[in-house]
Amino acid sequence: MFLDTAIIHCKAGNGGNGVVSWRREKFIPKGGPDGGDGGKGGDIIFEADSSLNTLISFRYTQKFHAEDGQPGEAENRSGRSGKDLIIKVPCGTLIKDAETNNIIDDMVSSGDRFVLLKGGRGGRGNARFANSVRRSPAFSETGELTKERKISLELKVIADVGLIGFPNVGKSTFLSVVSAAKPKIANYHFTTLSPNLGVVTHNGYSFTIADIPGLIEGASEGAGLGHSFLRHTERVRLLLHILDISGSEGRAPEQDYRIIRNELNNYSGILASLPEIVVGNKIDLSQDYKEEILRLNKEFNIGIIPVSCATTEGIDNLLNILTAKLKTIPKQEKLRFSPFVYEDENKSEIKIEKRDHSYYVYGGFIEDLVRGVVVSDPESFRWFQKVLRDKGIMQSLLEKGLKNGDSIVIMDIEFEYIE
Ligand SMILES: Nc1nc2c(ncn2[C@@H]2O[C@H](COP(=O)(O)OP(=O)(O)OP(=O)(O)O)[C@@H](O)[C@H]2O)c(=O)[nH]1
Ligand SMILES: [Mg+2]
Repeated sequence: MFLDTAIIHCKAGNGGNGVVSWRREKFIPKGGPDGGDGGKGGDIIFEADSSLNTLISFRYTQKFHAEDGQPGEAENRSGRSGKDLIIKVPCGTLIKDAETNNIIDDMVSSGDRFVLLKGGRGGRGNARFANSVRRSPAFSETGELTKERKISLELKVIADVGLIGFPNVGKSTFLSVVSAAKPKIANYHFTTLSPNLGVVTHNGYSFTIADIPGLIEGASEGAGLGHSFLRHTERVRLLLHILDISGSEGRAPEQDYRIIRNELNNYSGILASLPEIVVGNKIDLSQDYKEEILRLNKEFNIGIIPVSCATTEGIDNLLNILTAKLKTIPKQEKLRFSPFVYEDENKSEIKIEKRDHSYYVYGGFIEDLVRGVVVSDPESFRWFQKVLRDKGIMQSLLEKGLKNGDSIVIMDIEFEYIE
């Protein structure tokens, strides 16, 4: 089964907590602080891999959580960092934010890597809070918590050449003749149900071909296997349009040509404007294919190239023409988009809301900060208030009208402001 879209849930690892610990020294019940820092959480990384060609694996696994950082340890030992989680996707996969549908990145070339979500920072251990005044800080920082994001993946196969045409005209046969690919070939319609990729090397020049399911009238509106497959021709440099010139199924090749061109036009202007080479296949079945080709060339002003994929007659000539043409068309690039980036939670704005005589503070780094505060420990609480002052939050509160006796509420901590 082919799968070219998927929704997954990704979360970078949380940062590990810093810890509170005291040196063990002979005859001293509580030595100096030696609690280590927490480790950083693992990142979520995407990697393009040319050996993949569907998103099928995402059907079974939808949760991707990178490892959390480990808490710090005594003797100033830092916690281990969480392992990064590398998610492999086929080349041509678009990564989007599923909530807004904004494009975050386009994975084009094999080996390309992209860090989607950064792991949370580790919290600092109590050893880091010691200074000449605060000799035995009994508090530490908690690690940064990360958010789960809903991501949509969309595969748009990237190839140099896209094979298009009615079912049964010989697209897959052509691919099997010119490349090492072994697509299913059979004498019935819709043998090919998912795109096949093949690599062709002709006179030292290599390029890729994507064989897609056959198109029929109405494909642009979803008939047959529909436009879900037309999208896989959006990212090719050239269309190889295959006709059954022998009319072996009773359809006239000119009618086929007209219908397919019409579907391309209906689907997208970009697709319709791609360079096209038209191939007249199955000449082995026709006595008068030459006259047929002359007639069609005149009618549509196209230079149909006669071949037989069954006998391989004309294939070499076609590959010469194809490679010469490809050399004149620029390589496929990344899609153009303005990348969407997840806001770093810690850098996001801090919001203050006033209700009666209470000031609610939330957002930004404040929530991580609060989780590390030990309210019952005066030093911890003093440090917390110092951070509020240093980061300008007290100033903002005063500007909003904070007065003596009002209360400040930050998550589950509430305290009275005394001038
Ligand atoms: N006689 C003859 N038969 C051919 C030629 N090329 C392909 N065929 C036959 O035509 C039938 C269809 O070939 P496929 O390659 O499966 O056609 P397709 O265009 O990929 O078809 P779908 O995947 O259904 O869209 C098979 O029975 C092939 O053996 C040719 O040049 N001459
Ligand atoms: Mg096929």
